[in-house]
Amino acid sequence: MLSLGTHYIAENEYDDFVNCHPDENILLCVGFNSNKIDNQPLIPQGHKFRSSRQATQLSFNVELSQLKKQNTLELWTSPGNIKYGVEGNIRFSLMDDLLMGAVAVEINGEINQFVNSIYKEIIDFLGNQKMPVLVRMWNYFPDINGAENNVERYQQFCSGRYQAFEQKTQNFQSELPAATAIGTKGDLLTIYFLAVNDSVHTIENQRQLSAFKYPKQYGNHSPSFARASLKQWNENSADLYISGTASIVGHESQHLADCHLQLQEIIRNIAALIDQEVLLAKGISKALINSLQLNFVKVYLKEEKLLALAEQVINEETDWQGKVMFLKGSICRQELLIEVEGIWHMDIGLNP
Ligand code: 3EB
Repeated sequence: MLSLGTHYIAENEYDDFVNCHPDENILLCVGFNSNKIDNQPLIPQGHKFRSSRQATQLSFNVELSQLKKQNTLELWTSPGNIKYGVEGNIRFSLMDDLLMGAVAVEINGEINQFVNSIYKEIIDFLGNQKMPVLVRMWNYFPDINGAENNVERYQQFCSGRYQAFEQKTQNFQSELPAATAIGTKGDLLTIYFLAVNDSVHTIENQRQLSAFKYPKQYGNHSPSFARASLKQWNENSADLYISGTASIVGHESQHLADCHLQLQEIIRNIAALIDQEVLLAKGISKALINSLQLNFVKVYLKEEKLLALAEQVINEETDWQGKVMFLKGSICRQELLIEVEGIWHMDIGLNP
C-alpha cells in the first residue's frame, strides 16, 4: 500500500511545494479561515470523476482562525494516481487503497437529525466505494456548547453520530476512528475523513476511560471515537493519528479554569498514546517504532489570550516546537480550555 503524507506549509509556499514534489499528488488541501481557499466544489456537481495531477481538486476551509496568523495549509499527499469526485454532500479523492472525503454544509433542521443523516450518508458512501474502514475524522460546527431543545448541541451531535454508526455497522464500538470535535463561530457542519479498504488499529488510553464508555452524565449517547488510530501502510511506514486530547483522566475533567495544568495533563495523556509498549502491542516492529517522530500537532484554545501561556508550556515541556498550529475553537466540555491532536509518523524508507 502506498503511504500517505501530511504536510503543513505556509500558504505562500504552495507553488514551491507542488514544484518541489513532482512525485506527490495532492488528495486534500485544508485551509483554516484562509482567504486563498473558497468552499465551492471545484468539480461541477454531477460530473463524476476527473483524474488529474492538479493540486487543488479537493480543498475547503475549516471555520477556525489561526492564532499565530501563520496561514498554514494542511496538505495530504500520496505518490499514487488520484480520482476526484462529488457524490451528494461528499467531495472526495480516491486512490486504490484509501479515500479522503469532506462535507461542508449548512445545518438544516435539528442538529441531532442532521448529523445522523450526514453520518449515514458517509457510511453508505464508503461502503459503496469499498473503503469501509474509517481511520480518522474531524468534526467542526457552530455553538457546540449551546443548547437546543434543552440538550447541549455537542450531546446532540454525539447522539446523531452514535445512532448512525449503530444502525449501519456491526460492533461499531470496537472499530471507531480517531476523531476531533470542535466548536466554531461559523455556519457550517464541516466533516473530513480518511478511510481505507482494509484494517486499522485503534488505540485506547490507559489514563482515560474510553469515550464510547463514558457514563450517561455526559449525554445519552457516548462519543463515538477511539483515542488514537494506527495505520501501517507497508513494512516501511505507518502513521499514528492522535484524537483531540483534553485534560480528562478517567472520565472527569481535571484542573478546571487552569490552562497551564490542563495542558500538562494533556501532554501526559498524549505520552501514554505514543508509548513504545503500546505500539509494540499492536505488532509494529521495533525498527519502525524507533523511527517515530512528530509530524504536526494542532492546539485548540478556547480564548485567544491563552496563546502565550500555551506556547510557553509547549516550548519548555515538549519537543513540538515549529510543528504546532494554534486555532481558536471551543472544546466540547465547557469547562475545558484547551485540546490537542496530532499525527506521529514512522518511516524506515531507504531514502531518509
Ligand atoms: C474527550 O476526550 C474530549 O466527540 O469526536 C475529543 C476528541 C473530544 C473527539 C469527539 C471529543 C471528540 O471526551 C472531547
